[in-house]
Amino acid sequence: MTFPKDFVWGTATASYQIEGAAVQEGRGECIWTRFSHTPDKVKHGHTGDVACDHYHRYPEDVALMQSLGVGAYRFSISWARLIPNGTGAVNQAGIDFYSRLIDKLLEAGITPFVTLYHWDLPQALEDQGGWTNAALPNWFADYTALAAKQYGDRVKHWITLNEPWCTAFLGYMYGVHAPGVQDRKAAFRAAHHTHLAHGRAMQALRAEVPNAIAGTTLNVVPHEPATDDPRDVQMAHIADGLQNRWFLDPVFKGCYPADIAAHLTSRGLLDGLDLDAVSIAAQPADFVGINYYMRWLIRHDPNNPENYFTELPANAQVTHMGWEVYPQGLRDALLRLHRDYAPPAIYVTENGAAYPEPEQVTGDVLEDPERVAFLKGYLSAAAEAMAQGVPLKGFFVWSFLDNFEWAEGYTKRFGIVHVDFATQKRTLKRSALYLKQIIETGEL
Ligand code: IFM
Repeated sequence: MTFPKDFVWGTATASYQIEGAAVQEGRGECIWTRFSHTPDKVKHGHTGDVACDHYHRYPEDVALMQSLGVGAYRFSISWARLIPNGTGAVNQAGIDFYSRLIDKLLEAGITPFVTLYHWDLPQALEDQGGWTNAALPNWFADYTALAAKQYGDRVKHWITLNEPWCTAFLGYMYGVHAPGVQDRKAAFRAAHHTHLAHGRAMQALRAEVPNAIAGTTLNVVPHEPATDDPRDVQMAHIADGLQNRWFLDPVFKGCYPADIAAHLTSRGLLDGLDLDAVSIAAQPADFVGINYYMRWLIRHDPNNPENYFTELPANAQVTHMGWEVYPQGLRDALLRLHRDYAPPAIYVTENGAAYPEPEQVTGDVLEDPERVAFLKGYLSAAAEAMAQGVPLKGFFVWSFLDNFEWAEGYTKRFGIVHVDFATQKRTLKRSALYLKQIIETGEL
């Protein structure tokens, strides 16, 4: 399996998960600061206050990436670091931080891929309803214009949102992510505003950075019927619609999938939304990013409010998150994306795995054979999709560093670099050296 010479090999992180300095240097409070400081929301009461201290240690981190031969780095900008209250006054220290980081990356020959929103909404905006507020897309467009104006001379690759499904559903329906709201209607309202925000941000990017290479990142999760019972088959189609088509169709077709719109309308979940406004989401995009972690098997269940539940196949091999290791799912998701939506280019903007690992390590390299096997499997699946014509242009391993895994705190380690959170010592894992070898040879 040989990857083309111009294939983009990257690693990925997100601001709140690694930066620390969460309420320092002028950064405004974000919803994850508030949420993680609320008792019982995050395991062991962990917070992102310090995280990997990347805010102070970014030169060391960039040097480490360079030593691995990584060609691109996907990171996110913290909205509250640039604009502490989400709108209005700008924080110069925040502007300067990302400017220094971008310069360091460019000096190291690493292409920055910037995500504008990776879940750390300024708390001041959440206090006004957050993603459920119809003004959010405008606020996001203004913030995007500022970031684009500041960095567009050096950053060409832009991602508007990371996994808007999670923003809307984990944040506003299930309440397991910040801001912790549990309201089904609010979740669909929030999802609607993520689409409008993406569209507005694409327009702002095009206006500020005419040669921008821009798109969004969605978490695509195959939903397959657990049996051939027609009720499972039908529910799998609906579940796929709620998870995948509700996000893909607006971006590629400028409308919602009619079957799901009808399903939700009959339940009153779209009341008060101007569904036609979603057409703004279909701005011409240069690529779509997909984050791939899992597939679900669906069984219908009339007793469940969603009419279905998900299950793992018998004897499934799982990661520390309990997610099935199923590389074919990535191949199938890429083929489906290509077949049904035909984006001009696709990046896997995240794929990786958490496995139990010690908090402290000795030695120069931490052996992580399961993660090495995981990456080999998923990269093989990606290569198969490319062989079948999928325009996959790059692959970003999640994650560069062990980091704050949201409601799981620091208990789940996704990094190809181990972080000792007591000392901030970084130690390469074998998977990092495996990635280095792939980058050097193009072979798995
Ligand atoms: O850590 C997250 C990341 O922030 C978004 N995608 C999934 C990862 C693993 O849960």
